Amino acid sequence: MLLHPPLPVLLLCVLGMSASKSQTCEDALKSCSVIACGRDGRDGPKGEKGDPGQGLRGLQGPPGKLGPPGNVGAPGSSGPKGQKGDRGDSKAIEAKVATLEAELRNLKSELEHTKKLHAFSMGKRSGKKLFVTNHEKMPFSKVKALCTELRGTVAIPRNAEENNAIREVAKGVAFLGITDEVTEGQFMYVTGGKLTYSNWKKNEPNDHGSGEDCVIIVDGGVWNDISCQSSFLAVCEFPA
Ligand code: MAN
Ligand code: CA
Ligand code: CA
Repeated sequence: MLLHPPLPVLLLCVLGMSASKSQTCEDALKSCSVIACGRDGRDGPKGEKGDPGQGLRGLQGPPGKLGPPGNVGAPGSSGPKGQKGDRGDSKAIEAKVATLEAELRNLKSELEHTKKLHAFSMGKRSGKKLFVTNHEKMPFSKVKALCTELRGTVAIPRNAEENNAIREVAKGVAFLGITDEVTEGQFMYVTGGKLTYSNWKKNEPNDHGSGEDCVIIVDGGVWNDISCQSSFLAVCEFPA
């Protein structure tokens, strides 16, 4: 008796089994007497993972789900310094401004009244210049400085009326705002311009001695050229 079936028989059996996948072991046994059928065998151990297949790579899948939020970050650096805030109550400031405005209006009104009263007390006539003296004698440069400080100019008679007004105010010999300091013999107003009115004494101006470049109004209202360094009354004029 043969223990093993001949090789052609085994090949036929294997081929026949692979032709029908639904064939049970018992079915296979009927047609193939060389196969032994066991019962209740345990599964063998899991095999090792196979090598990656050699087929074509599949298409890239859709993006995954959104991940969980990250941790809270560290605090940022401090921002720039803000603008200075309002000071105090704006209503209180408005009330203070209103009070100050009312006081300013009152002061302006008082000043106008005081100016009018002062002009009246100085003998100011409407539409006429005001000539004023402190009855002090001084060199011409001091007279100019004093009148400028008082926001006026040295007295200048532009006509006979003003010449008389200066004489009456001065009640003595006074400097006039006229010199020939720039060009000898060419008398000019200190405010600019050549003379348009004059009242020279006979034989004046004579630029006597080492020279005379300033002008004084003497007795009777006539003029004489004199040294600017000599001292005479200061008379200033203020606009009409
Ligand atoms: C006389 C005249 C004047 C001159 C004075 C100077 O009075 O010559 O012209 O200005 O002297 O003191
Ligand atoms: Ca002169
Ligand atoms: Ca003279």
